[in-house]
Amino acid sequence: MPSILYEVRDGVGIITLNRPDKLNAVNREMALLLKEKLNACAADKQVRCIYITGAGKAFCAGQDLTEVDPDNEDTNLILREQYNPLVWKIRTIEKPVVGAVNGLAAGAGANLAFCCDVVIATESAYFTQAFSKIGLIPDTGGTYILPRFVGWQKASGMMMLGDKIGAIEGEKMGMLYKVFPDAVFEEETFKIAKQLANMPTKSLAMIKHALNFSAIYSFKEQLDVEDEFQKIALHSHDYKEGVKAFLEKRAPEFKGE
Ligand code: T3D
Repeated sequence: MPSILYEVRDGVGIITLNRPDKLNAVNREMALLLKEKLNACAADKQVRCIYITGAGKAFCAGQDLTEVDPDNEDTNLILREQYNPLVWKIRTIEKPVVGAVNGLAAGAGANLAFCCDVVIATESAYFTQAFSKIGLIPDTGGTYILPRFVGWQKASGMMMLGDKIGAIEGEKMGMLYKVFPDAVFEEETFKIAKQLANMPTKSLAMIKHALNFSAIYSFKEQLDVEDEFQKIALHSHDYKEGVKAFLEKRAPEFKGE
């Protein structure tokens, strides 16, 4: 079986991490395939939302520790070749990405989820910054993103202690957008992905970029970003359609253009 499954349904590119017996730990093959599928989603006009989930009981247990070689001088290669390009792609791809966390998410697996635009977890899922337990530091964007979600103190505690944080607590802390009961998780999460796929894709992409900039820019610079992006949005088909549909009291038909 391939370590990544991929299909397109209802405008959603569904990417499933597929090494369930290893809790979907990421080996090199999986990382490269994931990158390939994200590129396929970016290139396919039919795909207007990306949905990343895991097969079996886990979302992802992070780096496959059977593939690391602590004696290798250039161990950073894994970060440079695998995780950094992956999370950069997820943060910059011009389509919304749903992280559908169907079970535990550990190490780089947790931070991969946090890089998604909308992170939804099943009630029984948990998250752990497992890195410190094996003498590493959190990577895959975690030290940037997590303190912005939950505040410095919570992030610092989670990163140093490596505790397991359940999905319900995670939602309260601001780590997640929503949590659904296990029985309806897939159905409800996919509903949100389909909703995103039918929305004005261009404006969603610019919301994403504007949020990316907001972490580094001053308020004044951010006003300029909003001004620039709004100019583009104002000229889109979907804006015209959105206003027209509102005035005609009907549902809009967005094309993502
Ligand atoms: O060089 C670099 O740049 C390194 C980059 C690192 C990025 C990272 O992600 S570092 C963090 C790596 N991940 C971890 O440290 C988590 C390791 N896993 C665990 O601590 C536990 O598995 C969990 C707490 C996540 C779950 O525990 P449990 O009891 O539910 O499951 P288990 O029995 O430990 O695991 C089930 C199987 O999955 C087992 O295989 P087996 O014995 O049945 O054949 C286990 O070895 C395997 N597995 C789980 N995680 C990994 C893994 N195999 C390889 N790599 C893993 N990360």
